[in-house]
Formats: sequence, structure tokens, C-alpha cells
Amino acid sequence: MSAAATSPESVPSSGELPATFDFAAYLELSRDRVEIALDASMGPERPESLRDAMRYSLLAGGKRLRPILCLAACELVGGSSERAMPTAVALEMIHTMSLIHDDLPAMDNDDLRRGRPTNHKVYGDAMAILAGDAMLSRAFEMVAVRSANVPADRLLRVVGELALVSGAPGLVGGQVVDLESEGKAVDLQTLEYIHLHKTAALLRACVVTGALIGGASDDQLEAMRTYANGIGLAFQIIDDILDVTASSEVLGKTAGKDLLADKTTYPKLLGLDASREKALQLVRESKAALEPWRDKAAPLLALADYVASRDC
Ligand code: GRG
Repeated sequence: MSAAATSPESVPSSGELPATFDFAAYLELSRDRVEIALDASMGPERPESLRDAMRYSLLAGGKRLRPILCLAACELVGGSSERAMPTAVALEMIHTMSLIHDDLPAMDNDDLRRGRPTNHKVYGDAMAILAGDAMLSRAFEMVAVRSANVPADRLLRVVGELALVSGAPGLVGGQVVDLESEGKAVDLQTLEYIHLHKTAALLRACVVTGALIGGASDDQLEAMRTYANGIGLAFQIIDDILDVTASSEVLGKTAGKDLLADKTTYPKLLGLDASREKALQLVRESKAALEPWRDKAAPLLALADYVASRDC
């Protein structure tokens, strides 16, 4: 991991954030940059009805955690985050299309997302399916056609990561096991499989693709994977907890859905306190993987804390 080491004057962080790092300002600035890039990714295309349905969900807000992770990982290994922006947008597109499809009556059947009626409630089921499909294709177009100043072999690896994460080894596989598990007694191993595939895989792809574009070495990529696996699972555990403890108003999506759909969740299997402790432990392990970078890792360290402490 020597390639990851930063200047000798840095103090070992041990997961502690440097006092000078202003995470709130970092988050706001990063979100603004991502919003501008997302808006620019959707031109005056035809058919207008499809464009409207795509823009409706893509530009509906959301935390934008996935693109920000991608940009931060790229910068941590010394890359310019500008170069990672098309991939960051692609990742948010894959995430958003998965939300559109997840909300459909044939899946989670939800009416509320990001504080608004779900895509199919506004545009109908057929258009919501097609808007999601078009967004998935657009994600690959963003990487392959809109990226600049990234070596072709690196871009090819990014395309491979996105293909894996959006297919059976990633989101689709996780969703299938999730749907098949509804109403059944699910053990911790199966629950972890669902969470790792439905949620953690995309968060890992964000960090890995950002690092690939930034020129990361194999050792650095391995450390990034370890970091991302921890925050990925922690993110979904917190999601399970918030489903029980937060209101629909705060979440911007229907609270209490897991109980209603008779889903197995971490709080159901372990209880709220043990679930929280598990998430915190995963975040601690994630942060430890970034130690070689010391203070330079402040954005990713703070994002790990954010995953555990978020309230929506
Ligand atoms: C990718 C081809 C392809 C298909 C998708 C429907 C499906 C297959 C998978 C479901 C994936 C899913 C909805 C997982 C849940 C992940 C999760 C916890 C989402 C909430 O993410 P937040 O809180 O949402 O970051 P915001 O709105 O802030 O972006």
C-alpha cells in the first residue's frame, strides 16, 4: 500500500478527521457540481414524453452519495474529479433507474420517492419502465462517449464494473432474492446477500470506478474495495433502521414499508441497538482501510461517518 501514502508531514488519522476539513461545505459544493452535471446530461432529446419522465426522477434531488463517492475516490488517488464526472453521473443514473423500477407495482409498489409521487404514478407503468431502461443505456453512453482524458483501458474497466453491478451479480440479483424472500423466514446470511447485492455493490462500484479513473494501483483499489464493502452494508443497515424510526416526510419515501411487506431486516433479526452497533463497526472497519492515505482521505472518512449518522 506504499503507493497510497501521502506526504510525510501528515499525521496518522486513525479514522479521525482533520480539524480543518469542513464536511458540510464539501458536501454542498459536491452536490452542486453533481446537480449541474446531471442537468447537462439530459439534453433536448426526443421523444419529449420520455425525456420528461427521465428528468422527473433524475433531477428530483436525493443525497447524491453515489456520484460524490466516485469523485472523492478519484481525487484521493490523485486524479482530477472532472474526469470522473461522466461516470459519477452514470452511477446516479443506474441508481435512479433502479429506484424507478423498484417502485413499480410489480416490485415494491410505492407511491412516494424523493418527496414526490413515484415515476409510474405520474407517467404510468409503461413509461416508467422505459424511462428506467433509457436511463440505464444513457449511463453507459455517459462513460463510453462523454468521458474525456481517461485512458481507454481504464474506461473499459469502468464499463465492465457498471455492467457487473447492474446485472445478475449486482442489483438485479439482489432484487430477485429480495423479492423471492418476501414473507419467508430469512436468515442473516441471506439478508446479507440481498444487502450486498442490492445496495453495497453499487456503492462499491462508485468508489472503484472513481479510483480506476484516478489511476489507482491494484493495492489502492483493494483498499478502496474494503472501504466500500463496509460502508455499503452499513448504508443498508441504516436504511433498515430508518424505515422503522423515521417518518415518510423526512425520508421522502414511505416509511414502515419493510414491516408492511413482511421483509426481513437487520432490526428484525438483531434489534435496533445491535443493528446500530453493527453499522458503526462496519464504518470503523471501512475507515481503517483508508489509513495509508492519512489526512488526504478526509472526504471519504467523513462520507463514511455520514453513512452511519444520516437521518434520511
Ligand atoms: C440496475 C438493471 C438494473 C435493475 C434494477 C429494481 C432493482 C433492479 C434493484 C433495486 C435496487 C434498490 C432500489 C436498492 C435499494 C438501495 C437503497 C437503499 C436506496 C436508497 O438510496 P438513497 O437513500 O436514496 O441514497 P437517494 O434518494 O438519497 O438517492
